[in-house]
Amino acid sequence: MITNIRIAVLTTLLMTGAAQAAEVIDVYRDPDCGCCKDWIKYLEVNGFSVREHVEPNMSKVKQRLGVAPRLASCHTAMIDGKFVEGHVPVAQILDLKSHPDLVGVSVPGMPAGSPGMDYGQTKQPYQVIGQTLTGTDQVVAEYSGN
Ligand SMILES: [Cu+2]
Repeated sequence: MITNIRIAVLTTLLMTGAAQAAEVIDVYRDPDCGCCKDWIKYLEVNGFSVREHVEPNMSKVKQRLGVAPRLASCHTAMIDGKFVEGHVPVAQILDLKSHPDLVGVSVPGMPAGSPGMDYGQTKQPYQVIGQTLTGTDQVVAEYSGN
């Protein structure tokens, strides 16, 4: 009897957790991009529901979605009308909700050690940069290297 109640409580907790974590995100990527697929896997492991779009011309996609060229990386994602450019960690994707002043967030380039770029031992320091409504940059997070 006690065991049954425990299982019921545990099941409810698990289902609640899954429902909260199921953020839907659209990811646009080039057909030949391997690290883009690794970033998608990272999102899925962290509970995101990914809608994948394979695009032959990513620079056109970035232009359409409003990514400033200086902030460009490989893939571009969209969540709640905001862009997520490159290998951005989950924390800053979720944190976009608390930044009404930002149109998107980016990890420019493809720094080694960022999510989906975690091959080998090398970790480069990198910044997560927000693009404001007025077009300026705002550093929202910094990660140190090794
Ligand atoms: Cu990449």
